[in-house]
Amino acid sequence: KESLETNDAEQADGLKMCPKISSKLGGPIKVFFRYKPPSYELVQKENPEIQEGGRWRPKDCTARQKVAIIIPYRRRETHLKYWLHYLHPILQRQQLDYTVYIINQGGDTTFNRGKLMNVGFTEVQKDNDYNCFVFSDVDIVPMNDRNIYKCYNQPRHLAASLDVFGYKLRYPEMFGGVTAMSKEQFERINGFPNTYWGWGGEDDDVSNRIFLKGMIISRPDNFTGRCRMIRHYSDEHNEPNPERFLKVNQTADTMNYDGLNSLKYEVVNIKKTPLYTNITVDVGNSP
Ligand code: UD2
Ligand code: MN
Repeated sequence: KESLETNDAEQADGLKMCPKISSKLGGPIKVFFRYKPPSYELVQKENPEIQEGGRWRPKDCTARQKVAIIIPYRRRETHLKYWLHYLHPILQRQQLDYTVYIINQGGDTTFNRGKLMNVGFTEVQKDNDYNCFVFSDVDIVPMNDRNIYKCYNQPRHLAASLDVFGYKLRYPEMFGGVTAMSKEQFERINGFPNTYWGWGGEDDDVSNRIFLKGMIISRPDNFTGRCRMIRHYSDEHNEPNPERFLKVNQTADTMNYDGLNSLKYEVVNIKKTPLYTNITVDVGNSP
């Protein structure tokens, strides 16, 4: 059994480990998406402790995990503003050592969410020694700060109870929206598939990978796991992928050669902004 967290011993810098459960949590949160999102300036003012690049860590204790938050992205600025406005305060109350990374797909080729996740996982480790990776859609916000954005002994489905699905799981294997995996868990499944171009299927492929490797999906309870998703139209260059039904039936085979071990991309640019680190990447195009 793997252990994700270091022990309670006093750290070299004299700081104690943060408590197992943060005392700053308040439970349910009101989440509204108004007509106009909060500006970056306002979010900065509301969160004065965030460091350049979107990093924060507790001052008075050592966080138990180092978390990279990886957001697949292209042209969703309104959603990003809401996400930053809601998540930065929550993540601080959760006493995580975290950094927010936007993995921005450059160009106009077909969107590839899975590949962006793999790029994120690979690139952020050049920045810091993370042991936990949270993969989040830009349009989902948790409604309870006890839904901790950290890693667990099994891959975690954090967006377990979504408003748009009537706060129910649509099917037991669901693994979309927001998930968390340790470095070991993610490497064990060879990451996301790189070959799902356009909308759909890549989340179910990852779910298959988890079960095929003998792991299970862990979730918060139905109340703690409540999340709100911003309603939106479908994006250009992210049409539903007609191959997805066929592909998710082949995961047992494809997972061995489609994933972290076959990942190819080019970083276009990396920029630290006050609230997040932006990594723009060229992921290529569908064959
Ligand atoms: C569902 C899943 C999502 C993913 C997707 C299929 C849930 C709750 N969500 O979301 O995890 O599996 O289906 O691919 O199960 N994005 C951009 N720009 C684009 C297109 C996508 O930034 O042009 C990003 C953004 O972070 C977005 C995410 O990709 O939230 C997923 O795309 P979506 O919101 O269009 O898909 P949705 O809501 O059907
Ligand atoms: Mn969405």
